[in-house]
Amino acid sequence: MIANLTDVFEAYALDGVKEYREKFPESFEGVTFDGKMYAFPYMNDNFHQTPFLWIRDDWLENTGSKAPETVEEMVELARMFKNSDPDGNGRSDTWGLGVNKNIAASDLGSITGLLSAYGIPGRQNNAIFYRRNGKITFAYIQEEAKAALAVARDMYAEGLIDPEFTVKDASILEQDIASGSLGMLYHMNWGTWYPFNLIYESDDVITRPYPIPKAEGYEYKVGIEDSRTGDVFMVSSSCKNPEAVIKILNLYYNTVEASSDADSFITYWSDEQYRLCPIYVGIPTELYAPDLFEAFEKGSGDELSGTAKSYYGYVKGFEDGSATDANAYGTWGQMFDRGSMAIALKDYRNDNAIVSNILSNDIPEIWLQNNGTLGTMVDTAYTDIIVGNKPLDSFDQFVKDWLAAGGQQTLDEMERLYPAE
Ligand SMILES: [Ca+2]
Repeated sequence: MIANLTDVFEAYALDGVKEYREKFPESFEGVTFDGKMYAFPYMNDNFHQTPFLWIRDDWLENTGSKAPETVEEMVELARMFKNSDPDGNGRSDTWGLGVNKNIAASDLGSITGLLSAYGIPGRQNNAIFYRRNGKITFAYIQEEAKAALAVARDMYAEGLIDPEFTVKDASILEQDIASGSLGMLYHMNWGTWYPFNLIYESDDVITRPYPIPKAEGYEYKVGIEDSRTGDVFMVSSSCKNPEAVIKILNLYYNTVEASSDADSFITYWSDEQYRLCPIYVGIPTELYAPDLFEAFEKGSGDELSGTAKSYYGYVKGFEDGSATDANAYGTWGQMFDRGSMAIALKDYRNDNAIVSNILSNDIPEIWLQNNGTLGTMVDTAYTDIIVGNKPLDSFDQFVKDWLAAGGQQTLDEMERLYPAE
C-alpha cells in the first residue's frame, strides 16, 4: 500500500534535502525497512520535549527574588508568589506553582520537571522506558518519585498550589496564566510561543525559561522520545507521480530553509503555512542552534543564512526593542543565548541528563492495549498522594498494582524487543 520512495528520493531530492539523512540518521532509520525508504520523516525536535521552569519576569522583580536553582528555592519562590502579592494589586489572588490535573501527562503545568530533579526521566505517560541497573524499567515507578511527590504534597498542604488543580486541565491553566494568577510553571520548550504569548500580547509580561531546579543528592534526568518514532509522510503505492512529493520538499527547502527572505520565513514558518501542505520539512530547530549560539558570542549574524539568519534577526530585534510582535517573543524565548534551546542543548546535554526513550517502533501488544489504563494509574496515584488522600507510602502499592495491571508484562516484552547491547 505504501510507495517505496528510495529511487525517487535519490533521483529528485536536492542535496540540502538529502543532507537531513546525515543530520537526523535515527529519524530516517525509522522509515527504512530492508534498506528501502518508505516515508519522509518528520524529524523529531526532541529537545522540544524537555521541561523547564517558566517564570514571569515582573513577579521575580516585584518580590526581589532570583530564579531558583534548587527545589528548596523553587518552593520558597512559590511561597513568595502566593503570599507576597507579586502582582501588587493588594489582593491575595495568586498561586505559587501552576499544576494541572494531568499531573504527569501534559506539557503545561505537569510535575515532570520536579520529578526530573529527582532523577525520574519523565515525559508524559507513554514514556519513558529506560535501562537502569541493567534492566528496562518505567520512569514513573522509580522509588525516587516519592521524594518529588513529598515536595508537591507539602506545597499543596501549604496552599501554594491551587486546590482546584484536580479539575483543571491545561486549557484552564492557560486562562489562569492569561488572567495573571499564575507566574511559575513547569512547561516545555515552546512556552513563549504558547501560552505565555497570551499575557505578553495583552500585558507586555515577559515569562522566560530557566533550567529545572535541582535536588541535592540526586542526579537530574530529563526524558525525550526516541528519534525513530514520530509522524511520517507516506505516499500511496498507486500514486502515479511520487516524485512530485520530493519536488514539494525541494520547494519547501528552497523557500523556507535556504532562503534568507524574511517574508517567506514569516509566511511559511512563523505563521505556519507550511502545515497547509500535505508534506513538509518539520524544521528541527536544534539544527540551527549551534550556528546561532556562535553568532551570539561573536555579536554578529553576518555569517548566517536562511532560517538561522531569520532567527538571529528576531532574537536581536526583540532584545533591542525593534521587534515586539508575537513571533519575535516566541523566537526569542526558544533561541536566545539562555533560551530553552540553549538550556537543553548546553545545560541538559552537557550534564548528561538526557535519557532517550527505549520504546520506539516496536511496541508491545500489551502496552498498546493497556497504556491508557496504566497512564491513568500514574496520575491517580500521584494525585492521591499530593492532595493527601493517601499516604506517601501508598506509592509502593501503586508500583505493585501498575506492574500487575500489565506493566510487568510490558517490561518483559520490552526486554525481548530491545535486548541489551
Ligand atoms: Ca495580588
